[in-house]
Amino acid sequence: MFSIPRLTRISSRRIFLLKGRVPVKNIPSALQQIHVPAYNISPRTFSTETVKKQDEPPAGEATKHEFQAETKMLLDIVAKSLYSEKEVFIRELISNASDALEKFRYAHLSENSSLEETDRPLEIKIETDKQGRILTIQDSGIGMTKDELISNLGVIARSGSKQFLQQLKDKEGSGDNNIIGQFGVGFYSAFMVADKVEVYSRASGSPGYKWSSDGSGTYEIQPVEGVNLGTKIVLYLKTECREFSDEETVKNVIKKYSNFIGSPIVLNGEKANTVEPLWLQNPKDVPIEKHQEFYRYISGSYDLPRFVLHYKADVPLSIRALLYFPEGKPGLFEMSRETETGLALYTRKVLIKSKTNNILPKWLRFVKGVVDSEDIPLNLSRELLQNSALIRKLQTVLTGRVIKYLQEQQSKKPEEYEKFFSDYGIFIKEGIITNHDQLEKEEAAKLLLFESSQLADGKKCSLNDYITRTKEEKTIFYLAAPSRALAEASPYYESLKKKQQEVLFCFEPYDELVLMQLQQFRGYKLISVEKDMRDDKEASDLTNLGEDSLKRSEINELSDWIKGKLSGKATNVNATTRLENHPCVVTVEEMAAARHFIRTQSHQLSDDRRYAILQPRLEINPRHTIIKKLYKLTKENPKLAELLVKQLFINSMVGAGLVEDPRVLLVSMNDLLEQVLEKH
Ligand code: FE6
Repeated sequence: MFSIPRLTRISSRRIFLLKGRVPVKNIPSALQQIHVPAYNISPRTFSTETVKKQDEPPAGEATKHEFQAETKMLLDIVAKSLYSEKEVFIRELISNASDALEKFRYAHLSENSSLEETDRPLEIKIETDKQGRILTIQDSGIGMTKDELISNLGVIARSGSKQFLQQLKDKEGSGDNNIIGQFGVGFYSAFMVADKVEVYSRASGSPGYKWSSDGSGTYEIQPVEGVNLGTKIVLYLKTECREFSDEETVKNVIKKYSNFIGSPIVLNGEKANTVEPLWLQNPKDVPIEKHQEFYRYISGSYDLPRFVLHYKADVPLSIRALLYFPEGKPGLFEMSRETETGLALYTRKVLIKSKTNNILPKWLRFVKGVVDSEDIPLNLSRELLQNSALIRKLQTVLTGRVIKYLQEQQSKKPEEYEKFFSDYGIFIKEGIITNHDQLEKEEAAKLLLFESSQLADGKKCSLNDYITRTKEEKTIFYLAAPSRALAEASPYYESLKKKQQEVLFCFEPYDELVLMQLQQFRGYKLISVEKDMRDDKEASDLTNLGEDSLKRSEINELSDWIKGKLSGKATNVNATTRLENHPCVVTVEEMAAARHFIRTQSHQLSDDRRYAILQPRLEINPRHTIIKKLYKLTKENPKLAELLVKQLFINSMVGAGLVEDPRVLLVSMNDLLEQVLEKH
């Protein structure tokens, strides 16, 4: 048998299985990965040396290879039909180059590196040759060995190409064209614009190779001399794509897609991108436009940040963080708890992980941005990143700062904050429910907003505001209702209203569950008015009922009679002095949990079972005309009295919000009407 406490537990754990209550915007951008640049740590700026052009002499025989069938298929898709705009091949190749530089930096800083690698500029050099119709993209990154040249190409072909092709199919026409980047096959896009591609690459401690192909089915690999560390890609452009050997065109494309790439991009000897880590600059020196640009870049969207938290701390950890709160409402993607986009984690400008999921708690997954901490060792392994005291500390500090920041916004910009809360409040509620630390819960609870009986319709206040208005009792009352009008007319609220007791109104889906689960706030008990009524011992005291009421003995008699007629439905019947204009109400142990249970899990259950779980108690008003007449009727017309009491009970269940479908009223209602009309 279920008991109510168990029900409460089930409910609170399941709360966030329900999704989509928040308005949902289009989400193509959400599927795009967040890609945050790392910044060049090399003290040198960029070299003026030009890209070598095919003066790498052969150092051995060329060997011919065939593309695997799937590789070929994928190459054709990417080259012929995936992108509507050809210019994106530049973004893809730059992104590969940037990743290669990133990998190099990482290896360079975390291991002892050989002399050969030190002190060379880490950059991406791009050269255009309009006459020759050639575009060259060179990076001084980690480079590829012969094996890697072969296997990197085929990676997709071997691991899950079927899924990949299927995903491509599914995405067709969805406007999302960033899948390629995620799978690291951006290189294929070179064949959109080139009829021949040469790749010169050398990894540290390994000879250099030239790879070449026309993309039609075979490629050649040859050992060559004089290859720089890193990778150079030479594109022999198709005639119709000659625009990409024009400096101005290429420059614009770089600005458009790759402006924040973390290494210098040098186009024909001139720097073409911005390489300043925004988060390391003095917050005062960063104009909002820079934030907007950077935010768009990291979020892969055309959204704007509504709040910007540029945070700098040295104690207890060294932290530089740039955190953005989106202007746009959350999409389904953010709503999902499976989401894999978080903050990018850096240490001293070197990227450790672009999409972390544990630098902020899960409920803050809508926050985007960058965290840079000098205290994180570079060689932080994946396991350590998942589970280290350092990361936990970082999370605690950042979470505390984010909450404090939002509290500040609440007092400084109440209107903007209210808008934020209406868009993202659901995440805050999730944060409270999923946190097990009472103090942290209460910190987040300061961010909640509610309507209140003391405020005008539509105005909202915080729990702190409520407390400032409270006089004696250390209690915060709340009442869940579908609307203000229904809240105001609620039978449960009647007597508190008369006493002018302030009550917070919960209109949003999870409000009452959050307050129920929170239990306390700054030493104030959170009590729903329904629970208050159920537990009100004073109201059950029937010594001073007055003239206008059933007498005590009559009440006892009637209660017993009702109990009999409602057996299997109401567990108990109780007289209360807290009702005024209503004949009766139903109370259960935890109304919020019960309503959640009814909404989410009760559909398969029989009526009997449902009542057995809910254990409703009928509270009757001995001063109400209907109750007084009911008493008389039990003597004069017991049959009609029984129909009446059953109707009163089901009505009360509806009033309590414990009936999903109001049609259940009709059967008993018609029985009753029939009986009433019998003599006419
Ligand atoms: C993609 C060419 C095979 C590195 N640097 C750069 N590109 C890279 C890698 N790729 N993979 C690794 C790729 C090509 C061939 C794969 Br052939 F660009 N710039 Cl380390």
